[in-house]
Amino acid sequence: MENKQKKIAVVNDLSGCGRCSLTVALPIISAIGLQCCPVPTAILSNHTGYPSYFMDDYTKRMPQYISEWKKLGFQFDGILTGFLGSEDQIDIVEQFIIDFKQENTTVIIDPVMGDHGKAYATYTPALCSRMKQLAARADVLTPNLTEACILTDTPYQPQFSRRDLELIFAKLSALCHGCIVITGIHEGTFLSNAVYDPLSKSTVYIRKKRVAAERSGTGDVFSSIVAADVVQGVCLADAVRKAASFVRLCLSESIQYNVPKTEGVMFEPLLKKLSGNKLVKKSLK
Ligand code: PXL
Repeated sequence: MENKQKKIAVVNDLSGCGRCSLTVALPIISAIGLQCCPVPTAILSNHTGYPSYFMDDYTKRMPQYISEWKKLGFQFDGILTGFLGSEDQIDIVEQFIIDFKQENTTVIIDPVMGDHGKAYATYTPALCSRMKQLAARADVLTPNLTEACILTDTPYQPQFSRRDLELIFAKLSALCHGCIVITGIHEGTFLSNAVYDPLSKSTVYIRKKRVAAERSGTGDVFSSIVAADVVQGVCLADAVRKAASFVRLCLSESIQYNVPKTEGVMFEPLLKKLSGNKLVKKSLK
């Protein structure tokens, strides 16, 4: 029987503790039924939201790692990028996309840079500025509100009106011609994700009642589900609905079990809710 299982290359860091990036993408994409192939950008003892961390930047080793993949002729249905460890990685990841993107490969760029109005500890202004270059390569770009502000040089506010958000989308669509999803938009007691379609130039807002203050790693849970579903052929708005519902469920579970905020969301007992995807099963046949 021919192997039709879809494969996603995930360019992201490996953080030992704190549930983010690859420790989230690997189980989530696998649970949905796709193969997840990591390209590590850095190895960290734990994510940068803890009072201290050890980080080993992988920039120098990435070209050799990737050239083996090229030599062996590996191919991917999706490429998902996340946390980058250095400015030079922008060029490496761009070249990776040029080398591995085929006609049917979907490129999902999560421009990981910060949250709650602030850039993460390792994200210099120069690295943030170069992220705009990478954003141009996305078929689907998934910034949170902070990252959308950084990419468009918009001063951050915790709440924006929909009219202001449309201006941000207009600026983002000048950087990236793909679909754009802005996550984590506060609208009163709701949390919205807005999906912009460049073809119809229209935006769909997906609102859910906010359950709790955000936690680290939720963006990685979200982008992993969106990437896996879109690569599998689910329409983007439905993928975003599913990702938002799952993140919300994980947040409730984490609160119920008093998981410390730095440890991200307790998604493991809920993974089974992601498997059994009919579309994946059908496509394997
Ligand atoms: O979840 C985003 C993320 C990814 N990788 C590392 C991080 C963070 C957020 O803090 O520190 C290393």
